[in-house]
Amino acid sequence: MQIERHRIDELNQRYLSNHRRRFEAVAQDVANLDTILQKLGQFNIAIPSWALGTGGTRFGRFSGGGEPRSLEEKIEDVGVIHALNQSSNSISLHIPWDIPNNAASIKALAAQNGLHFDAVNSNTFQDQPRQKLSYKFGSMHHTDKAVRRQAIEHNIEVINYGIELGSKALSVWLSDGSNFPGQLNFRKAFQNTLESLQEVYQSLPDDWKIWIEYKPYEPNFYSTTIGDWGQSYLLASKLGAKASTLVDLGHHLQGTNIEQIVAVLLMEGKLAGFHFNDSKYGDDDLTVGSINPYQLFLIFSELVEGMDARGMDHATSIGWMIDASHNVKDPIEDLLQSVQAIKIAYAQALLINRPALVEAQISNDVTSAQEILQQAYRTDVRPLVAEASLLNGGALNPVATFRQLKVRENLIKERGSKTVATGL
Ligand SMILES: [Mn+2]
Repeated sequence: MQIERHRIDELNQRYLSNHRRRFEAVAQDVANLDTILQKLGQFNIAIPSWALGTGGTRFGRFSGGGEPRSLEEKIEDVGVIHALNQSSNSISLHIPWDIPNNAASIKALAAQNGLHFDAVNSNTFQDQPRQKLSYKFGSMHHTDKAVRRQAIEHNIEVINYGIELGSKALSVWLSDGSNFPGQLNFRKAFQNTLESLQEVYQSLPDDWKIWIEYKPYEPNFYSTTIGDWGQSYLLASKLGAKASTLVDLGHHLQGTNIEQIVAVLLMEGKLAGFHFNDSKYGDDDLTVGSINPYQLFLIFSELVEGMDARGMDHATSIGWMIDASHNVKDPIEDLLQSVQAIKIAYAQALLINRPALVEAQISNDVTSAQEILQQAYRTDVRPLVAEASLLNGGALNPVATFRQLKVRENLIKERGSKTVATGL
């Protein structure tokens, strides 16, 4: 289903006077208000094709009903999200879960919904039906050259799908690793991975990038061949200028200072972008900002400072994407919440008094440095985010509008209550 603009406008009327009052209260203290609204208005976060259905765990999966049954329906769902928040203008496809059989019509449908295609994602962490060789013991790091060859060819196939759709990046996450000490020669596993990636790299079009994601553990519990940002960075450096490191927030051990990793990668021009989610214990894939919004803010603080230092366009120079798989909430509501959380953290980071922070850092005024950061973090920027959405024709309150328009009820009517989307 497509949401008509006038229905969003009508519902916005209900919130408008409250919004004006709250917006004016915060806006009067914001020096560069127009710039901030403009930046918020330009900021978009890609939606992954595998997040539109209810996620499962290894114990079970509880479908919510009305889930998209095809790639076309997934695109329509992202269209709904984008119509509501005006901040999700692209979709990131996972191959082979979402193979575009007719690229031209898929592209046309996306365009009708105001969408384009973000990075394409390969999958060598599962065996597919009719696949010749198994990835049980890994893919690009495998001891058997034939398995490595199969993984390389799959990634090249994914690039080719992406070219048809107008994507500009291949995102690679390898589950390759080992479960027990002695199972693997780390050095050979790394070398095999590098050589495999080099072959994939050679198939990248000139204007494409390859993003290398890392993760410390799971599904392997002793070692992961691309286990941290150092290993990813090393591969990206050896591969060349088109390769960089992708940061998935959930792919860190507890307590890791992610914002520091982000600052250094950005400084080196090797930050590919993000997979946003939140976590309490591990790779929990929880809604962005639901557990540790302060960490998200600190990451955006480094991003804004580091991107400005390099003269980078905040909206387009790196990849912004959600990677979450929730199993109790309505997936569309969850994604709307995630995008809002990201925009809130970004808006707070834009509010930081940079000259004052630099001054505090130079003079080692630790107390002031903390005060300056927290002054921005503790500002309720939701009216700024809402105003930016309003200016773009989006909803003042996306989740409430989604419910008032009875989108899920309509999707269940249209698609049935027992649908299950492809994905994890
Ligand atoms: Mn990820």
